[in-house]
Amino acid sequence: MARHLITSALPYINGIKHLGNMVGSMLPADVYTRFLRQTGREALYICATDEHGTPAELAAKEAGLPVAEFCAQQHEAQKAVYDGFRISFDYFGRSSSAENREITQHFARQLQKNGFIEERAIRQVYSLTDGRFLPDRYIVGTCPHCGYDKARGDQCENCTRVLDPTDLIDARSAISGSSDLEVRETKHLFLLQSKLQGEVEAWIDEHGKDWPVLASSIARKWLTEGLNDRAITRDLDWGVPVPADTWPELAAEGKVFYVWFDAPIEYIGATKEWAGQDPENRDWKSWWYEAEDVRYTQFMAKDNVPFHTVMFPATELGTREPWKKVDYVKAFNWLTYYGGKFSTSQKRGVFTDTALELLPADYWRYFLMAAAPESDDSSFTWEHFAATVNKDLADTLGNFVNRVLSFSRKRFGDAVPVGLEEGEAEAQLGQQIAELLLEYERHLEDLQFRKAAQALRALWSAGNSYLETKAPWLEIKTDPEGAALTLRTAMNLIHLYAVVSEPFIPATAAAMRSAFALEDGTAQKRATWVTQDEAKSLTFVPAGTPFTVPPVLFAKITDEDLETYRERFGGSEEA
Ligand code: B3M
Ligand code: ZN
Repeated sequence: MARHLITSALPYINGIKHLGNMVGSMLPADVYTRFLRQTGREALYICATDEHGTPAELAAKEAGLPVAEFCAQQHEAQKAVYDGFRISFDYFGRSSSAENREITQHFARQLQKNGFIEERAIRQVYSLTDGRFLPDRYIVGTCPHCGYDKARGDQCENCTRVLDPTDLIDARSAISGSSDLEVRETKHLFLLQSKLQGEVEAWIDEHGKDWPVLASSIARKWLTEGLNDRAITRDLDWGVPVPADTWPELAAEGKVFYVWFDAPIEYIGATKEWAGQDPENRDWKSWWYEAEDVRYTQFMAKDNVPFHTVMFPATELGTREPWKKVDYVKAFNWLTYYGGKFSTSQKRGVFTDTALELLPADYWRYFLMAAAPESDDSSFTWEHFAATVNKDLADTLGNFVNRVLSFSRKRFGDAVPVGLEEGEAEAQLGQQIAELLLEYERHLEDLQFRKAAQALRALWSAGNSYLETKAPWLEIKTDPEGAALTLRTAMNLIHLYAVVSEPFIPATAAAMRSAFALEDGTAQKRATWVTQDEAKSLTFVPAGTPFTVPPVLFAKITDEDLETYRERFGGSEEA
């Protein structure tokens, strides 16, 4: 059986991310990984902060801190938020680690040895006002392809085309806004991607067949335009240094690798960081090198796709070493805020740390996955968020759980009641639950998160329908043994929900699981998945099992709450 390697795009270090960032990377990766683990598959989920490059340097400067200190602080701050969201990384590393430095330098030496790196003197934009060379992304101007007027020198985020700063029309410094720019000569290393074009194409032909269209179409578009040789070094203080054993002159000048060169390599670096925590029992290399038994799935938003489907595979191929390449690229569109952009500067939208101050992680996790921008962009609105929370989480799931457990305790005490044997209604319910479960599993297996959330909601709804039909609050008057059967069956559903809802709402799932004092202590352990037989019979919580009634699982979002949120976060159509 394959081992699963999962990575989500490395969040950049320069600040806490907004919800739009979470929905296209870490959250779906976490849902998928939890599902794999629960269904007994070996899975390793690796992520890290992406710490190099100019934005980190500039943010540190703004914060008045040395860049290393700034990154250490920000790494901890981001990690705390992801812990709050219950993202269950096996390891959350740092691209500034010694491990990444070593592997990045190794990659560069290999590429050099194989003739895929060349030193070239280039003319680079120097800003007289800022007193420095300007990295590509700190030059802005109008995109020559689509006319977007805030295109960056490395990529137009509107049409996703990769650019060279000199392509820009009306170029200016993004730092000072100055157009007092001049071109100076400096030496840099170039990755000869043009030499690898054919190989990358062949690799995508073979491996990109089952990728979602969003990922494969972006990759194809990039290849059709032709792979250009790209500078992979920069004049910066902060980054992986060019190794002096191979390039003494450039090393002496203090050149470092371009952030997009070392960032994907950090997937490997972070795996080595992980292994270093427990060297007796962990082996990083078997996940990455000659790792034929590993199935590797990457999660990212669409703007990251070219780097992962073309540039990083080209880098890996060029080493002429058997590094693991991605098997499946799960790419996402944008989550917008009322149809517009989430914007830090304009204080529009919700940041992940603030989200957790407002409501527990499970509210966000469920909503974001149910509204995931999979086939198209999707829009966050407070109205949609409140409606989803209130209907699906509070009414359909939360109310079911509390109603069943409170009512049973009132009538039958603190243990699962005995009552009648299962009858026709229970057999039908079991059949329905088993089918819905199969559908839910299939969507998770296919990484279709919206559909999976729908199927999960259908599972919750099936319990409600059963309860409404049997109406134990009426049954109790004429047929208490029948009412006991209904409640016992409903409690089995609660336990089933606790297990299978875990990928989406892990904290609530744990609260639900610990309602039942099952003898084998499954409440404490990570729950193993429900089998088809268990789903059909709905008898895995035996009569007599003691239970407690958990506090209300989900509070409703009131109209007043909504008003407050809209005011605070600027929620309305973009002006
Ligand atoms: N840090 C995403 C970004 O900053 C970037 C992803 C790296 S994944 C190797 O836009
Ligand atoms: Zn463009």
